[in-house]
Amino acid sequence: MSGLAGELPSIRTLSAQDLEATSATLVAQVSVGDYGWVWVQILANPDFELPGEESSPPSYWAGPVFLEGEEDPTVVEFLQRAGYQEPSGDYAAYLKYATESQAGWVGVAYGQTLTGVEVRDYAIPLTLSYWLRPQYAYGTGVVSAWGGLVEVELVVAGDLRLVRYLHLWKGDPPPDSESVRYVNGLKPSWQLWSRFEHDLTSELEDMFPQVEYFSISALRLGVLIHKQEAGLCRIYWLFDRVELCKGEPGVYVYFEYRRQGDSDWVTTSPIPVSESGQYQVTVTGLAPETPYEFRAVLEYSEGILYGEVLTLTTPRYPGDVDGDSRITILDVRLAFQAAKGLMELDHAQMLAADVNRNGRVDLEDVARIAGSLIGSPLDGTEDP
Ligand SMILES: [Ca+2]
Ligand SMILES: [Ca+2]
Ligand SMILES: [Ca+2]
Repeated sequence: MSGLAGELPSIRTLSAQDLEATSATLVAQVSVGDYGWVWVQILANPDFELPGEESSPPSYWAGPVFLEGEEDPTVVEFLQRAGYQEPSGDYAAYLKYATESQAGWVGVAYGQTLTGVEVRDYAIPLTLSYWLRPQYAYGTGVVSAWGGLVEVELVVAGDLRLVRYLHLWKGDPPPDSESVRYVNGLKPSWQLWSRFEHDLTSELEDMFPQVEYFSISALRLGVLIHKQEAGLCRIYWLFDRVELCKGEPGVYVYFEYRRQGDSDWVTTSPIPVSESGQYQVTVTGLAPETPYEFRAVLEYSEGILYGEVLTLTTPRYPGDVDGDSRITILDVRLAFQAAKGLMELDHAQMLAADVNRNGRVDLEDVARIAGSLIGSPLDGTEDP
């Protein structure tokens, strides 16, 4: 994980404002700390620019992982190498793979395990980018397909799924299986560097439209080949500046709310936040005279912060004095009796009857309630 040093963000849930029968404005106090407006790079040292041995793989790229039918490759090495006119810095990653295996799909990959790369919905952009270069191929006469591979491992609803960006040099990709989704990664240039960038968020949304939450558990670099027959095949690929980024503002704020007693939260759209301050969202479609709980949520590169859970209770519809969710002549009569001092209303009735919000129930309220009953104010005046 790449951790940013400095001040952490924070969030507080503030009291709801502008309570209406079916809507309320939720407010959060946000401090972005040092996390406003940054691309957050999730992979550790993806540029392969490490001090140390040119011939040793960066330690956090674990492998090899044998793909498909591979069991015992003749050569598999993942090296840090200079001298290939890398697009950035001094070093690139160099994957050497030679195999004499039988016919079928085989491959190898090196991977980096990721934690905390969570997608809670598809609003926050997640971008995967890298440089690729096919460096050397020998014996591809026994091969019907081969390509460089960038593999994303996801945990979707508890299941491991793979998304493979397969940059085929030759042939067709393996048929899709249930847990693997192949994406045409386009063909890189032979012995030249090519830059690829994937809007992972929208590609994953296409693949898993019903899923709102998943995490990325690993990212791997490798090669995949399909052999038509046994025989030696050697393929070397180069990778550089492999980046998985989440952003672009480092801080997103949204609200979660639910009817008291419900188990599932309703989530508002994340707001990208670059400066500290108050943020508010008006939620609609609430039920009148119903208690809700809500909290402010802040998501950033290092995790998710929750504000305190507060409650609100929506009032009755304006004019619905008796609280049956309809305006009828009974509401007019109750308001009239209250305005004339013939009866006292309770607090909820009082709030519903005082439609002009001047703090008391009077004949103007009665006229408006009666007006809403027949569709227009009785005295012909418009609402201020
Ligand atoms: Ca480099
Ligand atoms: Ca009513
Ligand atoms: Ca009034």
